[in-house]
Amino acid sequence: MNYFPAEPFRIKVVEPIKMTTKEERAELVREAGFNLFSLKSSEVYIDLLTDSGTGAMSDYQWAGMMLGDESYAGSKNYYNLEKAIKNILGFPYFVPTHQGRAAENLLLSLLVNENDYIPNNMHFDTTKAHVLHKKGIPVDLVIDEAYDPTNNYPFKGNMDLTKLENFILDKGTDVIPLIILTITCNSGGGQPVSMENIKGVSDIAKKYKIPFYIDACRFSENAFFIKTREPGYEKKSIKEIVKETFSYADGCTMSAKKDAIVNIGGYLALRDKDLHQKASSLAVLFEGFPTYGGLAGRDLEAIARGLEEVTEESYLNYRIGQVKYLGDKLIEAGIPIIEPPGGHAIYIDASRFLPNIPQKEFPAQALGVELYIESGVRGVEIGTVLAGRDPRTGDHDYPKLELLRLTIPRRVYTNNHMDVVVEGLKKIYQRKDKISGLEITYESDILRHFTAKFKKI
Ligand code: PLI
Repeated sequence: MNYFPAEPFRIKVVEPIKMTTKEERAELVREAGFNLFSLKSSEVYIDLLTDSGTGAMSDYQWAGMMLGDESYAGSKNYYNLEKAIKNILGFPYFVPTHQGRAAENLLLSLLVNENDYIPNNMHFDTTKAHVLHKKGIPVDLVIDEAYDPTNNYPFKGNMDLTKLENFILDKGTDVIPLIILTITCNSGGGQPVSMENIKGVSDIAKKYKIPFYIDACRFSENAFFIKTREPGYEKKSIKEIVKETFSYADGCTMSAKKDAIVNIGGYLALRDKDLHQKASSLAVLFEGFPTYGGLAGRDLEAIARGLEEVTEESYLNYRIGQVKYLGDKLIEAGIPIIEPPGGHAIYIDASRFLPNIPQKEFPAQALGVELYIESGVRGVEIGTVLAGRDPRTGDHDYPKLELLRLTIPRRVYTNNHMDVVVEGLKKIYQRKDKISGLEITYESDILRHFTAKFKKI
């Protein structure tokens, strides 16, 4: 039995959650059109839909909320956050935004022109959508290991440096206004990026004079993997690793809803003064005055405090340990997952779990529905439903991997909750041959996964 660190906190406030019966859940999910997004949260026992904005703030963060300075301009919380971003990440400038995608909007609006290419290890949906919105072309250049669920390579989020350099040589630097690196790589299973790779991307970016930005949502989880997996970093502190990570970049977009453990917020951090000025002007249009950027002063304070807490090693030891706890138990039970376990979620490989359901009948969606009925656990499909349709052919845009993501909110659930998830999946695995696929009865043109309706085949 592996050792998993206990929580480095004690619980001061609790929120009751309700267990429904299997019969009730079968009815509720049928009424929801077999789409877990359409369930009320009160109908869910353990909610693993996302780790975004679902974390539990500390008493220190809540206390900071009481010190919110809600002045329209020059709030003291803005300056506290500025100090935290300078100290922890090392960026001199920042613009607060209401969440991560708003920071993407500012950055990409300023840098991307029609038909520009934007290389990333793997774009997250919102980044991809913002690139497309600016009429750019998103390109994923992650290493091939990322697409092999049983490959245990320690840094499966790495950018393929050869592919990147060849891509630049092929297209030319004029049509590549920036390179993005997403740490950890959410779309690839929450897999980390090594420091060697971050530096490698930065070196290529410098060589070709292309700006280099980090999608930093899960930067401290990435730093923990570097510390525990990359030779030469064992003795470095998380703060040192985080500083080094960002030292290679020109800036970062951040959803503070992840690795700042707040319920809302984000920012664009920058090294370039002129770009900061432009981003600040644009922020006035989309977000608000640059010292609050779509947030309340109290939110800025909670982010500043969260950035400190999230770089504590005892927290990360527990956090990554809990995700591994769930992953290891599933592997032990023979349940196919993306290996090794990622930083914020476990991704069940639905193609191997339900080999009898063809991709066109949405195996990952069917598995998500089944897990909800079995245990009241809500995961999220990262597969064909999410991928949508190919606009040229109208057919489903079949992704390489068909996954059910079980995303662990920060500091919210205990390992007993994780055991409920494991037991539920074990039961489903025993009767997997009896599970049928789904057929779409309604879908919207864009982002269909949120509102699609299904029926059982
Ligand atoms: O949800 P936002 O707008 O605060 O952040 C957007 C965003 C950007 N990059 C990455 C890597 C993300 O994972 C991300 C949001 N992720 C969500 C909502 C998730 O459920 O994974």
